[in-house]
Amino acid sequence: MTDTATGPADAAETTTHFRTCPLCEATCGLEITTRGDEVVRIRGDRDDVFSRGFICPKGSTLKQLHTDPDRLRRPMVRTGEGADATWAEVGWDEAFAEIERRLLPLIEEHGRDAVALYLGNPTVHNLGAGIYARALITALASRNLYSASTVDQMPRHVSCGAMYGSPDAIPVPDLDRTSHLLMLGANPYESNGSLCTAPDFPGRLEAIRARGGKVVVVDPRLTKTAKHADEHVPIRPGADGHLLLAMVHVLFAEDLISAELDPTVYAGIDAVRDAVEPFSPEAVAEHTGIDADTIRRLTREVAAAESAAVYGRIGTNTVAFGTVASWASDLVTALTGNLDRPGGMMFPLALTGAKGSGKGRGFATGRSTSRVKGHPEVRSEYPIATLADEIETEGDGQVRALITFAGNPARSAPNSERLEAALASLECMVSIDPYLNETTRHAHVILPPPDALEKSHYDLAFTTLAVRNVANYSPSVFPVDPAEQIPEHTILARLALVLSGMGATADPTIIDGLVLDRVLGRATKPGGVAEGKSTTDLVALMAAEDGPERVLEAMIRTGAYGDGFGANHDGVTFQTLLDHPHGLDLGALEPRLPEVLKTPSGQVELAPEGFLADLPRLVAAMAEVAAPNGHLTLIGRRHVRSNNSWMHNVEVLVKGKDRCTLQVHPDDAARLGLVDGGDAEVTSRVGKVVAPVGVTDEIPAGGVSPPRGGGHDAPAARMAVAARHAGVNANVLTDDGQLDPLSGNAVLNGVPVTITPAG
Ligand SMILES: Nc1nc2c(c(=O)[nH]1)N[C@H]1C(S)=C(S)[C@@H](COP(=O)(O)OP(=O)(O)OC[C@H]3O[C@@H](n4cnc5c(=O)[nH]c(N)nc54)[C@H](O)[C@@H]3O)O[C@H]1N2
Ligand SMILES: Nc1nc2c(c(=O)[nH]1)N[C@H]1C(S)=C(S)[C@@H](COP(=O)(O)OP(=O)(O)OC[C@H]3O[C@@H](n4cnc5c(=O)[nH]c(N)nc54)[C@H](O)[C@@H]3O)O[C@H]1N2
Ligand code: SF4
Ligand SMILES: [Mo]
Repeated sequence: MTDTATGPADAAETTTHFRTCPLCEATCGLEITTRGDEVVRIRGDRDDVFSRGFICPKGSTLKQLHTDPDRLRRPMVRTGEGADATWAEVGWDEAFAEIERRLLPLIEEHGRDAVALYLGNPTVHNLGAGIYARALITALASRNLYSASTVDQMPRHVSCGAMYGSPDAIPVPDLDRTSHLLMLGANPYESNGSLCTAPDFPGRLEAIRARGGKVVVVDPRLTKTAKHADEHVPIRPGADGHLLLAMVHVLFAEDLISAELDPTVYAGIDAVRDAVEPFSPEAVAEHTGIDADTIRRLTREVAAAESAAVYGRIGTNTVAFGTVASWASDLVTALTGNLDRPGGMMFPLALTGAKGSGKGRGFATGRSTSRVKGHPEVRSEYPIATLADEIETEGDGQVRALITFAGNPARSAPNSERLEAALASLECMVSIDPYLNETTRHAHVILPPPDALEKSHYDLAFTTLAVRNVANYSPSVFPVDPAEQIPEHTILARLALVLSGMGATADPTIIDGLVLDRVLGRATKPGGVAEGKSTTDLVALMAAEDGPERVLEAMIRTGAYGDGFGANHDGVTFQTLLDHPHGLDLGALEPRLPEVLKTPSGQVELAPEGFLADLPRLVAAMAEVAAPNGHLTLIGRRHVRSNNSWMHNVEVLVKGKDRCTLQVHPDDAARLGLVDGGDAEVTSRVGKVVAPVGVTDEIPAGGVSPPRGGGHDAPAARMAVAARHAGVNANVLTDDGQLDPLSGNAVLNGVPVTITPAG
């Protein structure tokens, strides 16, 4: 948004733009000052209705990302392999023709399943992709879909899918009103939060304590978040499911189940009582490393609090029992009466969302299984941990080609060395990515999108996970230079046209029309908000001219708060967003049960069959008290100045003290002969890394913590700064043979390793 209109000819004048930061889930408002085509300054937008000026060290680096000389501006085509690879810049028509030349014969000969698609994390921070990725998936029509969700939050989708009927009905902690927060496996002081969009998460936690509430952090490590909490409860990695089931056990044993639970809304209470029988505090104490009295006290505190939220994230999800843990955390919330009430866990209602009828078809997994290992499909995806199996294993349906969009699976997926070798063997790989990195160096064609400042923005995903109902649209700060680039949604549309056989030069606005018709078609059908009107009528009423904006406008105007294209005169339109450059505040979260449910019963399913059937696996795990014969276990960690594996080419973020250390406890260091600053070799079933040791008692004895996202020493990647701060990649050690079977999610924490001094 330009608030100081200045003549473009006057290069000395500055312009101020307001834009939501797309780098993480916190969605901070930025105030960006430009002069001509230069960024002068980026700081927090103090008037942003949600973030109020908060910003982390990454937010201002949109400037550095914009000017990064390593960022690709034109399509690249590779000839030669490995060390002999050479890259040539080509025009966009030529790039799409090359993709057509490589992919179509392969599809012709081996079928569509021979081409896999991987969508990485920035996909969900991207308006163009949020709206056009579906068109690519439809055009590809392959069963081989993969995403970063199975190294992240898939267990949460599965638990919510079963309990509430929709994998996207995810309750979030009502941070601003809660009086008690039990937080497991999350470190928002570094990560700024996830599956809980709350700019200045740390400030909101401090506010809980300031108003007399309590914050309890369950984490194997003494994290920055734990240090700022009222209480830190160290737990053995991987044991959250056991802890939470024991808490449910205590709720029944001590008669702490809320008297207000409406039996017409909640189904399966008795089945839960029976199921948690084996998980008494005494039974799980050794496995969790938390004594029975503490488990009882933690439970009583949640039950007694005026309001309480139980919130689990990465450390609760990326473990062997991730789905059960996610389910059990919502059980504690629900059974204490804290689901769907202010201060508890609540369901946001996004501007683009719609109210439901309180019933639906429900959620199922396993509608198909993966070819090699038989993993059930979850949300039409297979686990990324099994992509290497599908590429390496010959036979009908073998994956021979891959499209990656905004992903770096060569660093982010488990057993990454194996996966990377598999990528190198592909007959064709196409990557939509701004960098030539560890993954895209294996591509035959790289299609670089414009950078964040050259894109408009709207958080389709994170407005559904925010602790307030808010909405914020940002026009792009700079235009896309048509001599070099095309908009990202056009890249997706053109790729979709190639894959559907319409050709490399087909008009991408065909896809615009198809995407828009899907949304408008819902509105104009009988019972829709614009019943009786035609899609042409509605298009004539729209402010946005084309592209994702037009689809966004259609979603907003037909959504829960929308004007219904005239049906509701006070409703929100796209123009409303344009008129609110600092964001539109739609208010605090409101109770949504039972309307939000899509279960066939119309009830919250507290005891889904499949989850009960997984419990014997947890009982069996209680027998193994610690990692086998002297092994240590991996515990992941993030640093505020990093972002997964991809922002390490920004000098201001990576400079200074080496953060890429393997943290170990002093007792283990003494026992194993490891010294602070000395190198150590860590070995797991699948791989080995060497890195400097950091001795610290912030790590529990028996744990080893590598940082997230390193390993930038790959030959032929083109990220000069990252290569100088290469670090190690923890996913050389994580095991693609270990999954949470209910979600297909990888196990990234609690992986057994051995460690010895090196060199
Ligand atoms: N600075 C920065 N911010 C980021 C990212 C980043 O890479 N860097 N990545 C973004 C992404 S994609 C995501 S998904 C979010 C993730 O956001 P968070 O979920 O907050 O992720 P982490 O900071 O990794 O915190 C996970 C915590 O779980 C702990 N843990 C490990 N194993 C266990 C266990 O078994 N039980 C329990 N209770 N705890 C355990 C770890 O010690 C760690 O402190 O962060 C986002 N924000
Ligand atoms: N050991 C271990 N592994 C982990 C985790 C962990 O905690 N521990 N965390 C996991 C989590 S939570 C996640 S989300 C995954 C992430 O896994 P991925 O999404 O596969 O990896 P990222 O590092 O986020 O890589 C993002 C890629 O997108 C590109 N990119 C950036 N912006 C854009 C854009 O606007 N458009 C396009 N087209 N491309 C863009 C970057 O250049 C980079 O190549 O990693 C997981 N892996
Ligand atoms: S916390 Fe996240 S959204 Fe906010 S400035 Fe930092 S990276 Fe951007
Ligand atoms: Mo993530």
